[in-house]
Amino acid sequence: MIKTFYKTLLICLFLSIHNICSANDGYKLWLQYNYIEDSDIRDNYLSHLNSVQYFGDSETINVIKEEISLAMKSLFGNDYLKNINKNGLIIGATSNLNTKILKKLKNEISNIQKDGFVIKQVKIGGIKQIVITAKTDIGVLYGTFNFLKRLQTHQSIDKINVIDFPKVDIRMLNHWDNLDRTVERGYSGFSIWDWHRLPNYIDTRYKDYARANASIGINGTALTNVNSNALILTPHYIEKVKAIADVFRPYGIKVYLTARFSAPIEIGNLETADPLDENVAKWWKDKTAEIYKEIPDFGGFLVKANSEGQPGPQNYGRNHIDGANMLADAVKPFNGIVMWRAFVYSEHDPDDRAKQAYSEFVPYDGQFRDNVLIQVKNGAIDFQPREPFHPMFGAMAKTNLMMEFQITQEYMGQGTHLVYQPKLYEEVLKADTYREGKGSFVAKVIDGSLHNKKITGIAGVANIGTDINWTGHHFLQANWYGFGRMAWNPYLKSSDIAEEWIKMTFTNEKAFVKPVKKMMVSSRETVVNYMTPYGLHHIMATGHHFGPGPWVDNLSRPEWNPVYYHKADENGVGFNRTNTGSNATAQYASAVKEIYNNIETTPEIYLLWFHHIPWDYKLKNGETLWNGLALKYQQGVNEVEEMKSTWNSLKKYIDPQRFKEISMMFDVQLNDAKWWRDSCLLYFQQFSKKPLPKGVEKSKITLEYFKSLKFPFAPGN
Ligand code: BDP
Repeated sequence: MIKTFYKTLLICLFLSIHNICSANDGYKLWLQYNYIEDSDIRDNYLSHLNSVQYFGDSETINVIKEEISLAMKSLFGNDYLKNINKNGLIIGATSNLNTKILKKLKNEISNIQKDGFVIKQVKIGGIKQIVITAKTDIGVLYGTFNFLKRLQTHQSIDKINVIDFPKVDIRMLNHWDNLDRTVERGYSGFSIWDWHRLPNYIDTRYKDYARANASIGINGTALTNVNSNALILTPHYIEKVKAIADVFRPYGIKVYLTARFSAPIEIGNLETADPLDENVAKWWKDKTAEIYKEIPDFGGFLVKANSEGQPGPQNYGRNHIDGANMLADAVKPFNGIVMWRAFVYSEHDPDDRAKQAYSEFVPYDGQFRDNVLIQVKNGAIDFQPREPFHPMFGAMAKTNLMMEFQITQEYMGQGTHLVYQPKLYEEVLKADTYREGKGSFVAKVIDGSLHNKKITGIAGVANIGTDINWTGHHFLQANWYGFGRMAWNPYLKSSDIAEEWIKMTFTNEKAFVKPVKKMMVSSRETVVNYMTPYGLHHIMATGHHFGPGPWVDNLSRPEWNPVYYHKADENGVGFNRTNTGSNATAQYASAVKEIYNNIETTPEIYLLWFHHIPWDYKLKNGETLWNGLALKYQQGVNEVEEMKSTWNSLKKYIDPQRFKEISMMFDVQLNDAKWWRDSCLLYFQQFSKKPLPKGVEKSKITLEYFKSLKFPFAPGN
């Protein structure tokens, strides 16, 4: 024991680096730039990295220099970039490179699209140079981060030849951050925007946030909650927003704000916010000009209107087109955009909530201005552990439609459960809408290729807060990372993204990477298993949505009650959305509609989403629905147990701080998974009246106890 201790100590001292030995609080995210200990890999890299030459002069080139120097020092100690006459790096935009270099890259350069980049090794004057170039300095920054990722993940750079470009134009985070620094559905501390100290005090986090985002290609951020406060549009706050925008600019990140529709009344002293009122339109035009005067590259507005009590054009007898177009006209002269959310449902509409957004928006196809994007959540209800894709995707051929994913885990363990969400994003993006025949994938709607769109976008509701590691649980950094990667390229495989994230964040050690990747990739299915198997949905507790609450039936709005969604009774369980029920299936293209209307062809993962089914319905594996459900809940718990033991077996590969913190999170997750299993099964058993099948543990706690649990101070509510 003592011998091992001294041995470890000696190794740590000898290496004088800290990949494994010292505490790591996770602040550096995936930009750890761990020292490359393998001397073969290190020597090979160093043989390519004797020098670096930069071309161009801009704030972005300055941040590239900073990043390269930080990364190289950390990856190689002091052995790098020493000899200008040997193989090295050339970094700069095409407009700044000399003709000798340009000639060597002629073909590649003509293929660069948007903020894309080229990384290619060429020979110039007998010296091998790796050129990182792009049409814009921001593209060069993306190329630089891509190159550094290759070093971090120990990929070969011999004869490197890479071309890449973002497939989606607007790749942004939506912060649901309030001006008092609370975060709606935020589980990792408070808002990182320190409004009180801004504009003079610039928290170093802003810059590190920008670096992290730029490293994955995110190019926009909406700073404020969609349930918005008009004060953000007053001069006092615009000055603060400007300070943030100034930090972000060199990293290619634009700021956006949420626009409260009633702002003309609240801060403009007008009597109405009617979008067709001339004074209202003028107020927004003036306000917009005022913002652009301070922030010339301001991105535009994100709007939640006539949804969950937020004001909107319907308050004045107008519609979404009137509202969105009025704002679009205000930002148009500055090349700004309006992202108008389709997350609407009304307590006055008795129709299935899942149908309301489509019913309200699809008839407006073709009537929105070309700088309006309709922002649609991935599913028709609300960020559930699993939902079929939203029927609006592909259904508005003449409208810009962007995706909204949730990165923060409102319905998935709220910052304490390891759920690798890119797996969910991938499932949605790969779904086939059949709108233009087979192969009309959601990803093609998002990258604009299905209907030839000029402007495309994707947004993720951020999971970032003031916690030292940004996201509360270290593993949830991977959801931020993975969102950015898939926003850049919605066709990427989530498992590949997991692998690169693990290597950058922890270690390249195979014995670590393999089991951790497996655990991440299966974690999304695991949460579905212990929360909402077979298409169950929205059975979380009231308001805060933390923990199970399938029994809740007393809220004022029917669609806020979990019983509305599962409809369990003695005859069975599930929401009939087929042509014999709410007919929500009719909102899909006919090929998809037919699949979902028929219980035989409906994938079992969506069974109770589309069908109300008797408890003794036979599943494909031969089990009854009741047994199958119970077994899934148990499987979910078992899988968390496995994740926990996998993690505990990997202690030697990782620093003690992150090891311990993650290990404790698994304890939380396991407790919660059991809570879900026990309470849901006790609750549904009242209707099924059947015993638990073999292999499913019986709850030691009563349903009454579970029902009595209250969480008045759950975060994010
Ligand atoms: C729901 C959240 C609520 C958000 C709303 C939205 O519970 O806090 O304001 O979505 O997206 O999921 O507007």
